[in-house]
Amino acid sequence: MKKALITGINGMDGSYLADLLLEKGYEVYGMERRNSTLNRTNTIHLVDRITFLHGDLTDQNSLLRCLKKSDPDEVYNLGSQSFVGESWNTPEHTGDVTGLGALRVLEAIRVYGKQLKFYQASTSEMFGKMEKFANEDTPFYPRSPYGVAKLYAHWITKNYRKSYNMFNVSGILFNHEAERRGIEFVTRKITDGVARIHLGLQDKIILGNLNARRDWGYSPDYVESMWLMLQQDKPDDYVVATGEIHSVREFLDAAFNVVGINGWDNYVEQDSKFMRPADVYYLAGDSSKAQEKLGWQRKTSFKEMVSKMVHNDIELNNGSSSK
Ligand code: NAP
Ligand code: G4F
Repeated sequence: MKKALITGINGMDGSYLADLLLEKGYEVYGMERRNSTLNRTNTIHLVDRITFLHGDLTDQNSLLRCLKKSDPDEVYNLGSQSFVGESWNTPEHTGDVTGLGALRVLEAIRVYGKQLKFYQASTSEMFGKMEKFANEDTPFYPRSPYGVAKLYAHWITKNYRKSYNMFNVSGILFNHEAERRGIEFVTRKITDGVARIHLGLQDKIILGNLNARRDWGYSPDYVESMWLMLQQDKPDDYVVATGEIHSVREFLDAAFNVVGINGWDNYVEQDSKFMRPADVYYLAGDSSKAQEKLGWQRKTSFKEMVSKMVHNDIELNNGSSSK
Protein backbone atom coordinates (compact mmCIF):
# COMPACT_ATOMS: atom_id res chain seq x y z
CA MET A 1 0.00 0.00 0.00
CA LYS A 2 1.43 3.38 -1.05
CA LYS A 3 1.52 6.21 1.44
CA ALA A 4 0.91 9.87 0.60
CA LEU A 5 1.36 13.04 2.65
CA ILE A 6 -0.76 16.02 1.60
CA THR A 7 -0.13 19.55 2.88
CA GLY A 8 -3.24 21.75 2.72
CA ILE A 9 -5.45 18.71 3.40
CA ASN A 10 -8.44 20.81 4.53
CA GLY A 11 -8.41 22.98 1.39
CA MET A 12 -10.43 22.30 -1.75
CA ASP A 13 -7.82 20.33 -3.71
CA GLY A 14 -6.37 18.62 -0.63
CA SER A 15 -9.73 17.10 0.25
CA TYR A 16 -10.55 15.96 -3.32
CA LEU A 17 -7.06 14.52 -3.73
CA ALA A 18 -7.49 12.58 -0.47
CA ASP A 19 -10.78 11.16 -1.83
CA LEU A 20 -9.00 10.07 -5.01
CA LEU A 21 -5.98 8.51 -3.28
CA LEU A 22 -8.19 6.59 -0.85
CA GLU A 23 -10.13 5.21 -3.82
CA LYS A 24 -6.80 4.06 -5.24
CA GLY A 25 -5.94 2.26 -2.03
CA TYR A 26 -3.41 4.72 -0.58
CA GLU A 27 -2.80 5.31 3.09
CA VAL A 28 -3.31 9.08 3.37
CA TYR A 29 -1.73 11.51 5.83
CA GLY A 30 -2.94 15.10 5.84
CA MET A 31 -1.01 17.97 7.33
CA GLU A 32 -3.12 20.67 8.93
CA ARG A 33 -2.06 23.76 10.85
CA ARG A 34 -3.34 24.75 14.23
CA ASN A 35 -6.37 27.07 14.07
CA SER A 36 -8.39 28.52 16.94
CA THR A 37 -11.30 26.44 15.66
CA LEU A 38 -10.91 23.18 13.78
CA ASN A 39 -11.39 23.78 10.05
CA ARG A 40 -12.41 20.39 8.65
CA THR A 41 -15.51 21.29 6.65
CA ASN A 42 -14.01 19.72 3.51
CA THR A 43 -12.59 16.67 5.26
CA ILE A 44 -15.22 15.86 7.86
CA HIS A 45 -16.18 12.77 5.83
CA LEU A 46 -12.56 11.57 6.00
CA VAL A 47 -11.80 11.78 9.71
CA ASP A 48 -11.88 8.03 10.21
CA ARG A 49 -10.04 7.24 6.98
CA ILE A 50 -6.97 9.47 7.01
CA THR A 51 -4.39 10.45 9.61
CA PHE A 52 -4.17 14.14 10.42
CA LEU A 53 -0.74 15.47 11.40
CA HIS A 54 -0.08 18.90 12.85
CA GLY A 55 2.46 21.03 11.03
CA ASP A 56 2.95 24.38 9.39
CA LEU A 57 4.70 25.42 6.19
CA THR A 58 6.41 28.20 8.13
CA ASP A 59 7.92 25.73 10.62
CA GLN A 60 10.80 23.68 9.23
CA ASN A 61 10.98 21.09 12.02
CA SER A 62 7.28 20.39 11.92
CA LEU A 63 7.64 19.35 8.26
CA LEU A 64 10.44 16.93 9.03
CA ARG A 65 8.36 15.50 11.87
CA CYS A 66 5.39 14.99 9.51
CA LEU A 67 7.66 13.14 7.08
CA LYS A 68 9.02 10.91 9.82
CA LYS A 69 5.51 10.10 11.09
CA SER A 70 4.07 9.32 7.66
CA ASP A 71 7.12 7.93 5.82
CA PRO A 72 5.39 8.71 2.50
CA ASP A 73 6.08 7.51 -1.05
CA GLU A 74 4.50 10.68 -2.42
CA VAL A 75 4.26 14.21 -1.03
CA TYR A 76 1.74 16.69 -2.46
CA ASN A 77 2.48 20.27 -1.42
CA LEU A 78 -0.93 21.92 -1.76
CA GLY A 79 -0.72 24.16 1.32
CA SER A 80 -0.59 27.85 0.49
CA GLN A 81 -1.97 31.30 1.20
CA SER A 82 -3.91 30.79 -2.02
CA PHE A 83 -6.10 33.90 -2.26
CA VAL A 84 -4.55 36.30 -4.78
CA GLY A 85 -6.47 39.35 -3.49
CA GLU A 86 -5.23 38.76 0.07
CA SER A 87 -1.61 38.61 -1.09
CA TRP A 88 -1.45 42.43 -1.34
CA ASN A 89 -2.59 42.69 2.31
CA THR A 90 -0.12 40.09 3.59
CA PRO A 91 2.68 39.93 0.99
CA GLU A 92 5.36 38.85 3.45
CA HIS A 93 3.21 36.09 4.95
CA THR A 94 2.25 34.96 1.43
CA GLY A 95 5.93 34.82 0.44
CA ASP A 96 6.72 32.86 3.58
CA VAL A 97 3.97 30.23 3.27
CA THR A 98 3.52 30.00 -0.49
CA GLY A 99 7.11 30.58 -1.59
CA LEU A 100 9.47 29.55 1.21
CA GLY A 101 7.01 26.89 2.38
CA ALA A 102 7.85 24.82 -0.71
CA LEU A 103 11.57 25.20 -0.01
CA ARG A 104 11.02 24.00 3.56
CA VAL A 105 9.18 20.88 2.37
CA LEU A 106 11.98 20.16 -0.12
CA GLU A 107 14.63 20.65 2.56
CA ALA A 108 12.73 18.33 4.90
CA ILE A 109 12.61 15.67 2.14
CA ARG A 110 16.32 16.14 1.41
CA VAL A 111 17.24 15.75 5.08
CA TYR A 112 14.86 12.81 5.57
CA GLY A 113 16.81 11.13 2.79
CA LYS A 114 14.15 8.83 1.30
CA GLN A 115 13.78 8.74 -2.51
CA LEU A 116 10.17 9.85 -2.77
CA LYS A 117 8.06 11.76 -5.27
CA PHE A 118 7.15 15.41 -4.72
CA TYR A 119 4.32 17.41 -6.30
CA GLN A 120 4.36 21.24 -6.18
CA ALA A 121 1.10 23.11 -6.76
CA SER A 122 2.22 25.68 -9.30
CA THR A 123 -0.28 27.98 -10.95
CA SER A 124 -1.32 29.89 -14.04
CA GLU A 125 -0.96 33.06 -11.91
CA MET A 126 2.77 32.74 -12.67
CA PHE A 127 1.97 33.60 -16.31
CA GLY A 128 0.09 36.69 -15.15
CA LYS A 129 0.30 39.13 -18.01
CA MET A 130 -0.38 36.91 -20.99
CA GLU A 131 -2.23 37.14 -24.27
CA LYS A 132 -2.25 33.72 -25.90
CA PHE A 133 -2.79 30.16 -24.71
CA ALA A 134 0.10 29.37 -22.37
CA ASN A 135 2.04 26.13 -22.38
CA GLU A 136 5.12 24.86 -20.50
CA ASP A 137 7.42 27.11 -22.62
CA THR A 138 5.54 30.38 -22.14
CA PRO A 139 7.54 33.02 -20.20
CA PHE A 140 6.29 33.98 -16.74
CA TYR A 141 5.16 37.48 -15.77
CA PRO A 142 3.42 37.31 -12.36
CA ARG A 143 1.18 40.23 -11.41
CA SER A 144 0.60 39.63 -7.68
CA PRO A 145 2.67 38.91 -4.55
CA TYR A 146 1.02 35.47 -4.67
CA GLY A 147 2.16 34.89 -8.26
CA VAL A 148 5.70 35.96 -7.40
CA ALA A 149 5.78 33.63 -4.37
CA LYS A 150 4.50 30.73 -6.47
CA LEU A 151 7.16 31.41 -9.08
CA TYR A 152 9.86 31.11 -6.41
CA ALA A 153 8.33 27.79 -5.30
CA HIS A 154 8.20 26.63 -8.92
CA TRP A 155 11.84 27.40 -9.59
CA ILE A 156 13.13 25.98 -6.30
CA THR A 157 11.24 22.75 -7.12
CA LYS A 158 13.06 22.58 -10.47
CA ASN A 159 16.34 23.60 -8.85
CA TYR A 160 16.17 20.80 -6.25
CA ARG A 161 15.26 18.34 -9.02
CA LYS A 162 18.52 19.17 -10.80
CA SER A 163 20.70 19.87 -7.76
CA TYR A 164 19.82 16.73 -5.79
CA ASN A 165 18.34 14.48 -8.46
CA MET A 166 14.97 14.52 -6.70
CA PHE A 167 11.70 13.36 -8.31
CA ASN A 168 10.02 16.77 -8.23
CA VAL A 169 7.17 17.81 -10.50
CA SER A 170 5.27 21.06 -10.84
CA GLY A 171 1.71 21.06 -12.03
CA ILE A 172 0.93 24.45 -13.57
CA LEU A 173 -2.80 24.28 -13.00
CA PHE A 174 -5.20 26.88 -14.32
CA ASN A 175 -8.18 27.95 -12.21
CA HIS A 176 -10.27 25.08 -10.98
CA GLU A 177 -13.38 25.23 -8.87
CA ALA A 178 -15.90 22.92 -7.20
CA GLU A 179 -18.45 22.63 -4.43
CA ARG A 180 -15.65 22.78 -1.79
CA ARG A 181 -14.13 26.03 -3.17
CA GLY A 182 -13.45 28.75 -0.57
CA ILE A 183 -16.29 31.27 -0.37
CA GLU A 184 -14.13 34.33 -1.19
CA PHE A 185 -13.16 33.12 -4.68
CA VAL A 186 -15.30 34.65 -7.41
CA THR A 187 -16.97 31.42 -8.63
CA ARG A 188 -18.15 30.23 -5.22
CA LYS A 189 -19.05 33.78 -4.19
CA ILE A 190 -21.34 33.86 -7.23
CA THR A 191 -22.86 30.38 -6.82
CA ASP A 192 -23.48 30.99 -3.11
CA GLY A 193 -24.97 34.42 -3.89
CA VAL A 194 -27.21 32.99 -6.63
CA ALA A 195 -28.40 30.24 -4.27
CA ARG A 196 -29.20 32.78 -1.55
CA ILE A 197 -31.01 35.11 -3.99
CA HIS A 198 -33.01 32.12 -5.25
CA LEU A 199 -33.97 31.23 -1.66
CA GLY A 200 -34.86 34.84 -0.78
CA LEU A 201 -31.96 35.17 1.69
CA GLN A 202 -29.97 37.88 -0.14
CA ASP A 203 -30.71 40.72 -2.60
CA LYS A 204 -27.40 41.35 -4.36
CA ILE A 205 -23.95 39.99 -5.11
CA ILE A 206 -21.22 42.64 -4.85
CA LEU A 207 -18.24 41.97 -7.11
CA GLY A 208 -15.13 43.62 -8.57
CA ASN A 209 -13.84 43.24 -12.14
CA LEU A 210 -16.55 41.52 -14.22
CA ASN A 211 -14.47 41.50 -17.41
CA ALA A 212 -11.70 39.21 -16.12
CA ARG A 213 -11.51 35.99 -18.14
CA ARG A 214 -10.42 32.63 -16.82
CA ASP A 215 -9.90 29.06 -17.97
CA TRP A 216 -12.09 27.39 -15.33
CA GLY A 217 -11.94 23.61 -14.79
CA TYR A 218 -13.34 21.26 -12.14
CA SER A 219 -11.15 20.45 -9.13
CA PRO A 220 -11.88 16.67 -8.90
CA ASP A 221 -10.74 16.38 -12.55
CA TYR A 222 -7.60 18.39 -11.81
CA VAL A 223 -6.42 16.46 -8.75
CA GLU A 224 -6.29 13.39 -10.97
CA SER A 225 -3.62 15.16 -13.06
CA MET A 226 -1.51 15.64 -9.90
CA TRP A 227 -1.57 11.93 -9.22
CA LEU A 228 -0.82 11.08 -12.88
CA MET A 229 2.26 13.35 -12.83
CA LEU A 230 3.73 11.35 -9.96
CA GLN A 231 3.10 8.00 -11.71
CA GLN A 232 5.48 8.83 -14.59
CA ASP A 233 8.98 7.41 -14.90
CA LYS A 234 10.62 10.83 -15.08
CA PRO A 235 9.80 14.08 -13.30
CA ASP A 236 8.56 16.93 -15.50
CA ASP A 237 6.28 19.98 -15.44
CA TYR A 238 2.81 20.10 -17.00
CA VAL A 239 0.18 22.71 -17.78
CA VAL A 240 -3.34 21.59 -16.87
CA ALA A 241 -6.23 23.59 -18.33
CA THR A 242 -9.47 23.21 -20.28
CA GLY A 243 -8.58 25.56 -23.16
CA GLU A 244 -12.04 27.12 -22.77
CA ILE A 245 -12.26 30.73 -21.60
CA HIS A 246 -15.15 32.50 -19.88
CA SER A 247 -15.51 35.96 -18.36
CA VAL A 248 -16.89 36.61 -14.88
CA ARG A 249 -19.97 37.95 -16.70
CA GLU A 250 -20.39 34.60 -18.49
CA PHE A 251 -20.02 32.78 -15.17
CA LEU A 252 -22.83 34.98 -13.83
CA ASP A 253 -24.99 34.13 -16.88
CA ALA A 254 -24.44 30.41 -16.35
CA ALA A 255 -25.05 30.51 -12.58
CA PHE A 256 -28.25 32.61 -12.75
CA ASN A 257 -29.48 30.39 -15.59
CA VAL A 258 -29.40 27.40 -13.25
CA VAL A 259 -32.16 29.02 -11.14
CA GLY A 260 -34.08 30.28 -14.18
CA ILE A 261 -32.97 33.95 -14.06
CA ASN A 262 -31.90 35.22 -17.46
CA GLY A 263 -30.93 38.85 -16.75
CA TRP A 264 -28.89 39.48 -13.61
CA ASP A 265 -28.34 43.29 -13.82
CA ASN A 266 -30.67 43.92 -10.87
CA TYR A 267 -28.88 41.37 -8.71
CA VAL A 268 -25.22 42.33 -9.22
CA GLU A 269 -23.30 45.44 -8.18
CA GLN A 270 -19.66 46.38 -8.45
CA ASP A 271 -17.54 47.79 -5.64
CA SER A 272 -14.00 49.08 -6.04
CA LYS A 273 -12.99 47.30 -2.83
CA PHE A 274 -13.03 44.04 -4.81
CA MET A 275 -10.77 45.44 -7.56
CA ARG A 276 -7.08 44.47 -7.41
CA PRO A 277 -4.03 46.77 -7.61
CA ALA A 278 -2.93 44.72 -10.65
CA ASP A 279 -5.41 42.19 -11.92
CA VAL A 280 -4.74 39.33 -14.31
CA TYR A 281 -7.30 39.98 -17.04
CA TYR A 282 -6.92 36.85 -19.11
CA LEU A 283 -5.71 33.31 -18.40
CA ALA A 284 -5.91 30.57 -21.01
CA GLY A 285 -4.02 27.29 -21.03
CA ASP A 286 -2.85 24.75 -23.56
CA SER A 287 -2.70 21.33 -21.87
CA SER A 288 -1.63 19.32 -24.97
CA LYS A 289 1.42 17.91 -23.17
CA ALA A 290 -0.62 16.67 -20.19
CA GLN A 291 -3.15 15.12 -22.56
CA GLU A 292 -0.50 13.37 -24.66
CA LYS A 293 1.97 12.27 -21.98
CA LEU A 294 -0.31 11.72 -18.99
CA GLY A 295 -3.46 10.78 -20.88
CA TRP A 296 -5.25 13.40 -18.79
CA GLN A 297 -8.66 14.64 -19.94
CA ARG A 298 -11.18 16.93 -18.32
CA LYS A 299 -14.41 15.10 -17.56
CA THR A 300 -16.69 17.91 -16.42
CA SER A 301 -17.90 20.75 -18.66
CA PHE A 302 -18.11 24.39 -17.56
CA LYS A 303 -21.91 24.24 -17.54
CA GLU A 304 -21.99 21.03 -15.49
CA MET A 305 -19.54 22.47 -12.98
CA VAL A 306 -21.53 25.68 -12.48
CA SER A 307 -24.73 23.68 -12.11
CA LYS A 308 -23.20 21.35 -9.49
CA MET A 309 -21.91 24.35 -7.51
CA VAL A 310 -25.22 26.23 -7.56
CA HIS A 311 -27.24 23.16 -6.59
CA ASN A 312 -24.82 22.38 -3.77
CA ASP A 313 -25.09 25.94 -2.46
CA ILE A 314 -28.88 25.82 -2.61
CA GLU A 315 -28.76 22.69 -0.47
CA LEU A 316 -26.26 24.20 1.98
CA ASN A 317 -28.26 27.44 2.33
CA ASN A 318 -31.62 25.77 2.58
CA GLY A 319 -31.47 25.65 6.37
CA SER A 320 -30.71 29.40 6.68
CA SER A 321 -33.68 31.46 7.84
CA SER A 322 -32.66 35.13 7.56
CA LYS A 323 -30.57 37.51 5.45
P1 NAP B 1 -7.14 26.29 -0.56
O1 NAP B 1 -8.50 25.71 -0.59
O2 NAP B 1 -6.97 27.71 -0.17
O3 NAP B 1 -6.25 25.37 0.40
C1 NAP B 1 -5.01 25.78 0.85
C2 NAP B 1 -4.67 25.01 2.11
O4 NAP B 1 -3.39 25.48 2.58
C3 NAP B 1 -5.64 25.20 3.27
O5 NAP B 1 -6.01 23.94 3.76
C4 NAP B 1 -4.82 25.95 4.30
O6 NAP B 1 -5.11 25.62 5.64
C5 NAP B 1 -3.41 25.50 3.97
N1 NAP B 1 -2.42 26.42 4.53
C6 NAP B 1 -2.42 27.77 4.50
N2 NAP B 1 -1.36 28.25 5.18
C7 NAP B 1 -0.69 27.18 5.66
C8 NAP B 1 0.47 27.03 6.44
N3 NAP B 1 1.17 28.09 6.91
N4 NAP B 1 0.89 25.78 6.75
C9 NAP B 1 0.19 24.70 6.31
N5 NAP B 1 -0.92 24.77 5.57
C10 NAP B 1 -1.36 26.01 5.24
O7 NAP B 1 -6.42 26.12 -1.99
P2 NAP B 1 -6.81 25.15 -3.21
O8 NAP B 1 -7.69 25.92 -4.15
O9 NAP B 1 -7.22 23.85 -2.69
O10 NAP B 1 -5.40 25.04 -3.94
C11 NAP B 1 -4.46 24.04 -3.59
C12 NAP B 1 -3.08 24.51 -4.01
O11 NAP B 1 -3.05 24.71 -5.43
C13 NAP B 1 -2.65 25.84 -3.42
O12 NAP B 1 -1.25 25.79 -3.23
C14 NAP B 1 -3.01 26.86 -4.49
O13 NAP B 1 -2.20 28.00 -4.35
C15 NAP B 1 -2.70 26.05 -5.73
N6 NAP B 1 -3.48 26.37 -6.94
C16 NAP B 1 -4.82 26.46 -6.89
C17 NAP B 1 -5.53 26.69 -8.06
C18 NAP B 1 -7.03 26.81 -8.05
O14 NAP B 1 -7.58 27.36 -9.01
N7 NAP B 1 -7.70 26.29 -7.04
C19 NAP B 1 -4.86 26.82 -9.29
C20 NAP B 1 -3.47 26.67 -9.30
C21 NAP B 1 -2.78 26.42 -8.12
P3 NAP B 1 -6.42 26.12 6.42
O15 NAP B 1 -7.48 25.15 5.99
O16 NAP B 1 -6.01 26.00 7.84
O17 NAP B 1 -6.67 27.52 5.98
O1 G4F C 1 -11.63 33.71 -8.03
P1 G4F C 1 -10.43 34.57 -7.99
O2 G4F C 1 -10.11 35.20 -6.68
O3 G4F C 1 -9.25 33.68 -8.51
P2 G4F C 1 -7.78 34.04 -9.08
O4 G4F C 1 -7.35 35.37 -8.64
O5 G4F C 1 -7.80 33.78 -10.54
O6 G4F C 1 -6.88 32.96 -8.33
C1 G4F C 1 -7.25 31.59 -8.27
O7 G4F C 1 -6.71 30.92 -9.39
C2 G4F C 1 -5.28 30.87 -9.45
C3 G4F C 1 -4.91 30.12 -10.75
O8 G4F C 1 -4.80 31.04 -11.79
C4 G4F C 1 -4.76 30.16 -8.24
F1 G4F C 1 -3.40 30.04 -8.30
C5 G4F C 1 -5.18 30.92 -7.00
O9 G4F C 1 -4.73 30.22 -5.85
C6 G4F C 1 -6.71 31.01 -6.97
O10 G4F C 1 -7.21 29.72 -6.80
O11 G4F C 1 -10.55 35.74 -9.06
C7 G4F C 1 -10.79 35.49 -10.42
C8 G4F C 1 -11.07 36.81 -11.14
C9 G4F C 1 -10.05 37.91 -10.84
O12 G4F C 1 -9.70 38.58 -12.03
C10 G4F C 1 -10.80 38.87 -9.94
O13 G4F C 1 -10.39 40.23 -10.05
O14 G4F C 1 -12.33 37.30 -10.71
C11 G4F C 1 -12.22 38.69 -10.47
N1 G4F C 1 -13.24 39.11 -9.50
C12 G4F C 1 -14.26 39.98 -9.76
N2 G4F C 1 -14.99 40.19 -8.65
C13 G4F C 1 -13.32 38.75 -8.21
C14 G4F C 1 -14.44 39.42 -7.68
N3 G4F C 1 -12.59 37.88 -7.49
C15 G4F C 1 -12.94 37.69 -6.20
N4 G4F C 1 -12.22 36.80 -5.46
N5 G4F C 1 -13.99 38.36 -5.61
C16 G4F C 1 -14.77 39.24 -6.31
O15 G4F C 1 -15.71 39.83 -5.78
